[in-house]
Amino acid sequence: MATTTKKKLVQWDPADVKAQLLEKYPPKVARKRAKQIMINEALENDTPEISANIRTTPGIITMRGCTYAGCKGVIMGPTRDIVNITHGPIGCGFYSWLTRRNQTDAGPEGENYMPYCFSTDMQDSDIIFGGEKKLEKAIQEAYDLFHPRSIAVFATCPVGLIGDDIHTVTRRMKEKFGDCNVYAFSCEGYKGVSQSAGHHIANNQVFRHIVGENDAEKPGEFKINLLGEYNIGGDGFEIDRILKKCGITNIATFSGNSSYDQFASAHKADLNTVMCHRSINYVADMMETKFGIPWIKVNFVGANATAKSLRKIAEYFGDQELIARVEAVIAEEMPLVEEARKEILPRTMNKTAMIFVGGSRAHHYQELFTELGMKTISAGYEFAHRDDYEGRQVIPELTVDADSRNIEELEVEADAARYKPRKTAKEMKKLEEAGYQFKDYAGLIPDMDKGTLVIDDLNQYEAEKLVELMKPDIFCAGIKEKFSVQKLGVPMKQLHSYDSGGPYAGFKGAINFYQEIDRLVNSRVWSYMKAPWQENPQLSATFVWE
Ligand code: CFM
Repeated sequence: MATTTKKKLVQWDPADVKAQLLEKYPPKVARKRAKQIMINEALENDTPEISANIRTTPGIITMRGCTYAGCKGVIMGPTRDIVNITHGPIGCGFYSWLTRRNQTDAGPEGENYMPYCFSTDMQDSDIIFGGEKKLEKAIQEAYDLFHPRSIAVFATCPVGLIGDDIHTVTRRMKEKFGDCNVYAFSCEGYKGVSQSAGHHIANNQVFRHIVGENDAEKPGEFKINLLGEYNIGGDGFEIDRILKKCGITNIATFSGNSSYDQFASAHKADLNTVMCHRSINYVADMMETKFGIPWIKVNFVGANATAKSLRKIAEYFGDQELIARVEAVIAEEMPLVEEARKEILPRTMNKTAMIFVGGSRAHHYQELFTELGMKTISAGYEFAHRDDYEGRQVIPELTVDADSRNIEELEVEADAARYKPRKTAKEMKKLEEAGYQFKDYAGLIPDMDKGTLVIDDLNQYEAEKLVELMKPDIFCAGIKEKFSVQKLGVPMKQLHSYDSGGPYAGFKGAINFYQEIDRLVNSRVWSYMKAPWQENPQLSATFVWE
């Protein structure tokens, strides 16, 4: 294949692109969207404000999911030995069943309920007369059949509307069983503006009902938890491989490839490392307050980011042998990564990417594109909050509105018996003075170039318009965007499910990603294709307000 290092001749002015994205909207919608479409000015220490975590205007085809999806699917979905019962009509259970590529390894002995779909299958009569009895029966049936360590119940929209008291039912069943932890999540789909609310509801309950349940000592040295890693396409397996090679003990991953006991023992770790800041940063804060475990932001997406994160963990423990071992692992893993990268680089150099995913990957994946010499010209999240864009310093100024007020904030205090600062104030200060940053995340915006477009809650219409105007070499998003973008002649990579690829985290993951992107951006197959309406436009229309 010929190398294509020459720059593409697509010229665009960000202000112009923004104006064109807004052009079609009625004035009120345009005003609201304008605050969510930001031309990045990459100002030092003074990131421009973006509007985020607000309701999508009805009528707009958003990329977002619901609160139930964020709770049941995202946070609780990857844990293999908890029986997850959806209390609701069968569709909610069925369509959230094995749709995310979170992998798990139960081993030969371990329990794995992930291939099962449990639902109360609510009918008309349950909606009219109440579904609590049916729920109780379902919990009993699951217990009798499987004798699981734990059963979780998830509320769907109708449960909130008819007022079933799922928490009382689960409390009663927990007492009745004695050897099975049963709890519920009020994660009705409408609870928040996106799945982000569901993450919070899920994590609150995990913290309240599971973390700290097992006080038994865990073997191993340099104990950490990995928060916000969901083992999509085996990412967590690769990260665990690397941690193990370095001699770092991962007590619990929240929640990729996880088990109930990992959560129950998480308070035994000495450091919390946070991958996906959006879905879990509050758990790190709560664990620090209750148990005295400090937290740091890490990123294992990108080879350099992986090396940096490993060094950061080693520096925290400050053990010379660990530091040497981490360096040895990096020295051993990097040559293969570099070999792959150097071979591919001439073919990917100067190409452009767009990334619109979730609440953290639109940032993390820019690392991998940078390693390929590619520039991310536009990116954004579906449901992140302002701190994920602008950095944690904006948290105090975030406004509580009718939607965020719905989401419980747990009041956490230091545990009387188990609170134990992992380092003395002096040790912490020494690390900080040497430039070490605890509980810090600078967000996506400072890492993006001046003049790039940062867009929150991108929708179907804007996605197509953006591709048409800026002509990226690759577009990254999810299944809902995949085919419409490919029909525009642009390669599309799913960064939720990885299509069927992955892992992309860690060192081996970086090599996988380089190869995949090389294949995609240098394949001309999509540009040969014309959609039927491009060859033969048949219908056109205007909106009434035009
Ligand atoms: Fe965190 Fe995720 Fe993401 Fe997320 Fe997700 Fe996901 Fe995602 Mo899809 S927890 S915010 S709710 S990193 S499922 S593993 S890929 S949108 S960017």
